[in-house]
Amino acid sequence: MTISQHYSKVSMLILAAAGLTACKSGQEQPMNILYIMSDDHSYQTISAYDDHLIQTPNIDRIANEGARFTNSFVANSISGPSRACMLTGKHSHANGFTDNASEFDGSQQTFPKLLQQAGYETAIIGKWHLTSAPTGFNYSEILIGQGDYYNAPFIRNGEQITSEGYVTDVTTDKAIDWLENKRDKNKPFCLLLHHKAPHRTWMPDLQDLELFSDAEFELPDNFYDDYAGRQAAAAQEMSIDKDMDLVYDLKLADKENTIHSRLETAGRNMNNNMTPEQRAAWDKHYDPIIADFKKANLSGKALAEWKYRQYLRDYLRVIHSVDRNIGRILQYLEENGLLENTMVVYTSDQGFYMGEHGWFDKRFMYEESFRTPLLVRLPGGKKGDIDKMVQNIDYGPTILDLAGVEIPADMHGVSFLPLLRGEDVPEWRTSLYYHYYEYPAEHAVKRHYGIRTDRYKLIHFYNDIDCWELYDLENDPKEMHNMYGKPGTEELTQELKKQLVALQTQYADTNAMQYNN
Ligand code: SGN
Ligand code: CA
Repeated sequence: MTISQHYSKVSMLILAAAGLTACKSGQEQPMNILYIMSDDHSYQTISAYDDHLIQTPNIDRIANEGARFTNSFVANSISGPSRACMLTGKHSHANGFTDNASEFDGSQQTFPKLLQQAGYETAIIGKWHLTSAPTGFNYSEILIGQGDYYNAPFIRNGEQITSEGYVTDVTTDKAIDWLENKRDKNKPFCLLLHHKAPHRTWMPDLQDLELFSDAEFELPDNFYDDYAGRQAAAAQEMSIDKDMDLVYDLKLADKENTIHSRLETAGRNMNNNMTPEQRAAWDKHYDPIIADFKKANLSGKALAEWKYRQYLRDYLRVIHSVDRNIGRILQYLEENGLLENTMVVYTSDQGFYMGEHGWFDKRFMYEESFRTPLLVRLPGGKKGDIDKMVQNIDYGPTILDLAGVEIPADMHGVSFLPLLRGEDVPEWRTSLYYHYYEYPAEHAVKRHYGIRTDRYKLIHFYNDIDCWELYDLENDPKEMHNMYGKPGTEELTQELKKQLVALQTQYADTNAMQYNN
């Protein structure tokens, strides 16, 4: 059904309830959608969630004028798979994009395609990371693979173009340009604005290099986790102490070439596409840090803690630029009369470790990476917290629901639009399913799947390992004590396994079921 057919069929009242707004002429207009997704942005570094590390006033504005989801999760905590879940409303096994080495089957059903068919003008700008060319968009301007922080090439509607500048600014410029000059203004729009930042290697904008220089961040209390009772956690390669690379991650490429590291070559090449002026400003900042680092001659815990702090400084500088650019796009919407007929979403493709368990990166079903920030400003919608468990497979159904487009029955996710409208939904889901596949691979996180309820989490690591983990999130929110197999947990374990099988059956993850044993 097209948007106009849809209008003729339903009453004004239903239109209003479907997320449509009245414009000045008195005619009903469908709600626009601005979906902003960053890459690896932890909720720990959004002050609407947690303000102990950084202030993010512009991102917070979305929360303050809208809803903050306090229990928002992904289905598979890694970029490509997360994006595929979001676009299709389906878990990874069903959309076929299980790990970053997959290629997205662009012929399948996605929510942008359905919106486009219903008369929306659709666009994707920024990181895409799904290998095949985008489908279902009137306009696409995407980074190549992970993209670059400086002077990144983009692919605009299939053609490679150059850009000059810092990627978060450039991506925002392109989004504003599309909104202003490139879209059909007679149609409602859905713009997916996908930032590359703050993905590794957390390269800040030159104007932000001096921020946080004097900050001394406190270590998370489980920074020196010994992973007792958690074999998969012990096998990982994402430790700040052991795996974070001095030259590559922490930018210690000294001119004298005396600092050596595993990723040294990549680290020494990482500024290659900077202009000489950008490079000079970069070196002006990092050279004294390198000199001090050499002088200090750190080792052991002092070195691990230096690495942690230097990592946080760069990561937070990158976030500062994301926040500034969210401010720019919100200001554009406001100044152009779009804020009151556009639903604005801010999220990340997954959560990220800021030193908890001693880690950077994501992938695990543990809280920091299973969760993802989700803030939604729906004009006329709920202001305040929504505590129901939602997952990125719900985004497609929610957006279709808002647009008044029928939600296909084969989507696994459900629309959380009623929650955004402040409605009470007593029959909301009580558990979530998760499945991560990328192993063997970088960071060595074993394959695993699991279930999370309000209070408990059961995880099964499989493939070249066969380990179950059970957590009581109320008494052990940091997941330090694996209770699986402990006396007294038999009944709970049995019940959770039963629910896990029910979810695997509901979503038809039949391949996973063979590992349940
Ligand atoms: C790159 C990073 C990894 C990261 C993956 C996945 N290495 O391979 O640290 O886990 O991306 O990230 S890097 O040397 O290229 O920086 S994802 O968010 O795109 O899935
Ligand atoms: Ca990511």
